[in-house]
Amino acid sequence: LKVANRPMFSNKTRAIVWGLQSRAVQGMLDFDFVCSRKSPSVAAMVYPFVGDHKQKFYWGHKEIFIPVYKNMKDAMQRHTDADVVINFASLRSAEESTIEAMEYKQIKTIAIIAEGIPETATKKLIKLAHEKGVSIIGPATVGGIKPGCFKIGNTGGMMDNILSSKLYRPGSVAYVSRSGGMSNELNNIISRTTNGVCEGVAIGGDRYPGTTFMDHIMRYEKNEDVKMIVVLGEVGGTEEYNICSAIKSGQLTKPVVAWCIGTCATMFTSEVQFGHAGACANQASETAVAKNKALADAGAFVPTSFDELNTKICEVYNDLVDRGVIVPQEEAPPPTVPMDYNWARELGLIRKPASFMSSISDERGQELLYAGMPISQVFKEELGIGGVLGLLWFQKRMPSYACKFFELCLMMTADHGPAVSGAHNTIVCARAGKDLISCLTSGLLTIGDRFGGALDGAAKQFSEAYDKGLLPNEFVNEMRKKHQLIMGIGHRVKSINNPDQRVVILKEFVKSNFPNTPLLDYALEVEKITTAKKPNLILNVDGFIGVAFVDLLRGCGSFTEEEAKEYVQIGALNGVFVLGRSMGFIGHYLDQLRLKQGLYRHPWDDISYVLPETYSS
Ligand code: Q5B
Repeated sequence: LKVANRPMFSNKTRAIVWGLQSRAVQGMLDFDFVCSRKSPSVAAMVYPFVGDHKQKFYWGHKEIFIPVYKNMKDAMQRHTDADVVINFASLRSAEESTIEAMEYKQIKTIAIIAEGIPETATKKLIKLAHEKGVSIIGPATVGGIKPGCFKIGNTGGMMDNILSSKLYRPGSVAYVSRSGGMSNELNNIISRTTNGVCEGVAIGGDRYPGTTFMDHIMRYEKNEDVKMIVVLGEVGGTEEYNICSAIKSGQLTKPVVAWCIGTCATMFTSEVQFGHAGACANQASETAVAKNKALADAGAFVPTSFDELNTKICEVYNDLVDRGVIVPQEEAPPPTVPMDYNWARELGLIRKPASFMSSISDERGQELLYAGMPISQVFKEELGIGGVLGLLWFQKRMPSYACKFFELCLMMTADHGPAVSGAHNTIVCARAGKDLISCLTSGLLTIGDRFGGALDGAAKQFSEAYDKGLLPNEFVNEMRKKHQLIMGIGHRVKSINNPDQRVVILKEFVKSNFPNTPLLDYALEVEKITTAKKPNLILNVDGFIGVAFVDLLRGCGSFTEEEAKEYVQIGALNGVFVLGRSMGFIGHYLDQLRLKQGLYRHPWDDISYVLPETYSS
């Protein structure tokens, strides 16, 4: 027998977990807490890919730290009380890490979780474990559980399952199975039909498990707390015949309820491979039907079908109670383990007002959504930059002429030479050795009423005057009386005699595509008055985009009047200039670096120093 004649787990068992399996570790700690263990069952974690550090976990309501070591040696040396390794290494590294764990005499049990480990590697591990007196549970298993004492990794599932199967306190029934799913089924059945599970091990679904059914059954035979044994086997392998022999020889005296699943395999004309690697009958004796018959013949309690397993377990249990072998204890409520916030939310048990609200995009699902539209559709329908801007800024699928208008505006505002305020700032910043983002933002910070940031102001002033029914000249006079500049009017270099081609192109587009342009028409009337005073007081690029945008918002049918007003109030229109000109500023930054321009210092002769006169003493 590979398993020593000793209890494998107690309420003092401490484990070292190989792998950064935070969820599994938290599950173990929650189990410990609900079992009223005095100290956590996880002593440390080992993870060779990051340096030594600590990870935070909950112990009931409290937060605790569990150390993570890069080297297994350090974990072993610092936690000499740990005698179990739970190995979450992948199928590629499980062999190496298990061999390393076996080098430490303190380790008595190793659970190997990985599936798909080559059989030759498993055989090598089994041989080594046998030589070293180490018990291996697995591979290809969740592990095992000892209610009130210890659970391996994810065995037993989540806390609601552990509570409903009463795994927080020991019962009188021990079981063996192949896998986590089968164990969960048994946890459930046993908790409903008896006083509960005393211990359960899933030996793993591979053809060569590290420890066998019999290894654990014989431990159960020797454990006084175990009064009956349940075996849930499956098609494939001959493990169950060893149980038959043990019953017949009198080596195994405790009542055994057994069932091998996979009886339907005999109904197929060809051989059937079930989910587990070992779940395939290579000869008639390996079928579930043959093994169930052999178990029944040997004296095990074998139901007629899996559906009858609970009844059979119940019958055997009741008999033990009637004979006084089992004395059911009064139930004591377990301590409350706080529910994990995310889980409680998933179950709909709690609600909390969100700190943030967002309505433009959603990256949580399988596909990124822009205003509810999957990104694949954005591409399929060729919405372009203008369409994306419509979705992200206005949450609307805008008509194609509107999308085109957005794109034209971005193209027209993309740059206007190195001399304008923003480009100048960007250039000076680049020449001072700053990075792209600093240079870009230094340029963007110049955008305001005078330079590039007059779009919203123009939209507001012109639409208020127009809505009030002011005639263009009344508007101009009113603004003059108030000593206010009209936003969107005037340009440093462009004038009626040197028209801004950007505005010319935009005007042509807007006039031939927009359903109506009342505010633009109004602004053009204002321009006639201002340019009559001074030829540079034209409707500039900011002013043009501002008023045309209002016509679009009001006329395209996608917005209410309120919405149209709100977008101007909240500064959406200046966003067009900011976005467009960012292209130019980035260009200027790259240009300066490409041209290897050194630090800029403004020449003295271009500065008029107008300091107060020096005082003579
Ligand atoms: N006067 C743009 O001024 C500028 C008047 C006005 C009534 C007005 C000025 C202004 C409003 C803000 C605006 C966007 C500062 C401009 C842009 C992007 C750009 C830039 C580029 C690019 C130019 C001379 C006389 C004075 C003033 C009167 C001037 N503006 N009256 N309403 N709006 N506009 N900004 O040439 O009697 O002589 O005292 O603030 O729309 O930024 O390329 O450079 O793409 O990068 O310096 O196109 O118009 O004129 O201040 O010397 O004034 O005109 O009261 O009258 P100027 P000033 P008076 S587009």
